[in-house]
Amino acid sequence: MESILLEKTGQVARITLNRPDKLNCFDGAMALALQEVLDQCQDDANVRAVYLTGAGRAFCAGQDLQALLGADAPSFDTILGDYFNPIIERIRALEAPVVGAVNGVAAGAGANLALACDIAVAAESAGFIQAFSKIGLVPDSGGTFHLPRLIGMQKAAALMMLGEKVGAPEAAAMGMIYRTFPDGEFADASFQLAERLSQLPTRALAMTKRLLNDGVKNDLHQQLQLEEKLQVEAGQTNDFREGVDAFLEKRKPEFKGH
Ligand code: T3D
Repeated sequence: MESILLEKTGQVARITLNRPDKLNCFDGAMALALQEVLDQCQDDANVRAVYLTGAGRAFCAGQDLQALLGADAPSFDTILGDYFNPIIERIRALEAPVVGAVNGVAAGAGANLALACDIAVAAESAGFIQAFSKIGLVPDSGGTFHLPRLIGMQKAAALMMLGEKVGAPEAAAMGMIYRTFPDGEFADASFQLAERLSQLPTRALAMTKRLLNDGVKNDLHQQLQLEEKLQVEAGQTNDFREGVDAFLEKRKPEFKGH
């Protein structure tokens, strides 16, 4: 069974973490496979949105703790440097927007994988656990970067130190994720979100992502300059022309992504 599935529906790439018996926790092969499909998404001009979800009852339980045992167990350097970090960096660099569709529990690096996505949504029964402190580790996979920015230092510190599970509705209320959907509607509603994104002006969304990425490190002057530069680029796209024409003609725009 392949641990990562990639299917294309229209212009949405659906990526499924597929080790359901182990709550989709990552071993090295699975991490490398996810890196590979993210590269395929980046290289495919027909992919205008990415949808990342888990098979079965979980989203992802982080690192496979069994794979840490034994003589040939990978080192922590390898697990982070070669497996998880390149995944997080690929998601942040991917031009197409990434929807993290958290169908069930997301723990450890699995929780932080969801937080690295552009828009994270969850089924109402899903939950998030910064499980690291429970096993004597520190948060990784970008969690210490994204979580305090999303919910503030105090709450991030408490969740990371205590390792308590946060239910998806509470996660949405505190700004950790965008929103929840009722369990029965989750699969369709979250995928429709990705489909909607795939029909929007893709280049403008990619530039928006770049602005959000760079905004955490730029000062105001640098950020205003970058907005100006990218607005000039956005203003040269066919999608900008189409958006204005559609507005003036009082019709729905048909964005082509360029
Ligand atoms: O270099 C490094 O290693 C650093 C990198 C760290 C990155 C990390 O992600 S560290 C954090 C690793 N993850 C965890 O600590 C979470 C471990 N899992 C859990 O705490 C629980 O499984 C959950 C809270 C996620 C779900 O609980 P529950 O009761 O719904 O399910 P369960 O019964 O615990 O799990 C079901 C099966 O999945 C079970 O296997 P079994 O008994 O049916 O054969 C369980 O062992 C397996 N499983 C779940 N998570 C992992 C796992 N097996 C290996 N590794 C896991 N992470």
